[in-house]
Amino acid sequence: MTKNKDLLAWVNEVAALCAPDRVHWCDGSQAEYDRLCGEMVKAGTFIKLNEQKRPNSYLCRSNPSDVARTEDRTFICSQRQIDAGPTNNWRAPDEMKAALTDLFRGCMQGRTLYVIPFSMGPLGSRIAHIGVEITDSPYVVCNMRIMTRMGQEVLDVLGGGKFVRCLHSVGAPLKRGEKDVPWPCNADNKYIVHFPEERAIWSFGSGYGGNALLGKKCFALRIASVMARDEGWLAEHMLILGLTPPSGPTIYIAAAFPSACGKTNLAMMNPALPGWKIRCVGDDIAWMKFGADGRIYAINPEAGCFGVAPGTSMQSNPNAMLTLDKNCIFTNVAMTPEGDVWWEDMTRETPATLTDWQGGEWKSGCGRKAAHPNARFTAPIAQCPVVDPVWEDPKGVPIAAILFGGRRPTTIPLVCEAFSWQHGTFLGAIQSSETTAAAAGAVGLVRRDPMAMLPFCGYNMGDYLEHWLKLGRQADPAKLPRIFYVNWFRKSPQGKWLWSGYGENSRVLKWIYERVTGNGRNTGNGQAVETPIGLMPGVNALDTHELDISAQDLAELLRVDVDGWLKELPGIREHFNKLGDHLPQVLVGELAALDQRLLDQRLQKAHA
Ligand code: SAT
Ligand code: MN
Repeated sequence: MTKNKDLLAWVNEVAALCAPDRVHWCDGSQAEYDRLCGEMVKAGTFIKLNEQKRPNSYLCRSNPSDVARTEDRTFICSQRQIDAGPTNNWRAPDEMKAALTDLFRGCMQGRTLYVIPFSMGPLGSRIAHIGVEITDSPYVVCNMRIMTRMGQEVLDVLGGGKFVRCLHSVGAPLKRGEKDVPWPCNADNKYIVHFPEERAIWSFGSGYGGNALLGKKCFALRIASVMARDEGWLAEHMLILGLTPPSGPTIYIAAAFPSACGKTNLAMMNPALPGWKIRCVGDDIAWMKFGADGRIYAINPEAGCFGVAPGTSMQSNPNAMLTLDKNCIFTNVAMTPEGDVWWEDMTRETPATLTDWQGGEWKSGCGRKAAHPNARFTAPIAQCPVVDPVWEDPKGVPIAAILFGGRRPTTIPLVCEAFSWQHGTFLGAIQSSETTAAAAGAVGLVRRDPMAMLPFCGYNMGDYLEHWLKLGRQADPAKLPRIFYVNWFRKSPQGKWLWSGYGENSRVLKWIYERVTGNGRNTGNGQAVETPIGLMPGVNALDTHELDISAQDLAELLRVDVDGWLKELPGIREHFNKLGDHLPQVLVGELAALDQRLLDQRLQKAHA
């Protein structure tokens, strides 16, 4: 229990407003987890999977209206609209609170109010922060136990200290005697609301993923990005991996890709290059602070993976598959007749019959997907066979390189390195990707997603980019991570993948390793040539030993597509215009310089 006066008062206040039948303080124990899972099995929310095949694991099917983050229902309610900026939905905080207070009134009737104390980051790390989530969803409690450090020990560390208030309800009160549904939610009233100045989150109506597990996107990105702005650090949508060559020291890399663009696959990759090793520190979020030595240190604030299931297989990501062996929660995947899970591309052969993600009969070849495209697994990172031994080190790991990237079938080359931190910030600012099923809405449209933070930045995007520039100006340039832009997703005009990706991406990481650890810029290994868009691997600088690729495809992947880039520029200008007058002028200058370099190159080619 706790003596924290603010926490006790807040729980009482919320209980008075939401009128739950009971209040339960989560201790975070295995017994508590097992009891809640058992209750959810009885209620029809969870199906226990075959104990022989997947011990201590459960399948959950959400309401079909509640399957992904809802960006149009996500709000940043800063005092001033300009502080939410042009990329966020905004309402005046008082107005929003009044509307939400009406919704929250009595919303937990017939349910239990759970108090979940949680730490984002190893308990007691100077980079970590504590939150408390109040929820009426036992599904959220069990997922939070995997995704965060949760329970009594957090209250012990918190003492009388400050915490981020995270209030969540599925928004489905039960009348006396009314029978519950397996996945309660409120299809008509969904609100994912952040009050950045107060460091508070109010989420109503959805039980799914980032909408409901408030430690993740809401706290660790939207609220934390504001804390980071105010305190001089970075809260980023990045995986963290350790990269070790056959002989030589490990370096740590952080990489920002939008949701469902392969962060988990990269973070747990088995390198195709013999002797190279990758170790996973985190697969979604990085909190980074400057150390006393002037370098940037990162921790993974999470303790679990909430990963996209479809496409995950022993071929694409064996280490993720092995992480999923036991103690997991699967949401919206299909079920086999043996009581195990299945999703598209999980196995070479598709089972003849399945139960689909909505609980219906499914036959191979029926034309419907068996699992929802945004079906997810919740798994303890500690179970990952390649988890880095230092993944819980409270000091964090020193970051040597930062990668930006996304899904772009054309134009963007396999890899290029920024000329400087400022230029790297520019590359992050113009980052783009095709949309995926991770958010409600159309899939496959190219959108600009600066640093993969478009849906997750808790303040004005222009100010966010200025924050990046400012940290760079204040730091010793020699100690800053080098910045790279990668694209694993190039396709031929016929729609064939040009790059096989997955383990082969280690070839790109090797070049990055050599760039970062090499002495001279353009000598020996990790050789680079200057191009209009950045530094790119010189001839033979990329290790293609035993790589099955045609010379033509490789050349295409490493070519600066001057015309393609020139065609990108109007879209980038439009994107910059949308960011408004808080967009740093330095970045406008970078865009003009890029334009000029591309034009010069075209002219040179024309003369040649
Ligand atoms: O936000 S979620 O945690 O639901 C998943 C994602 O979009 O990365
Ligand atoms: Mn993510």
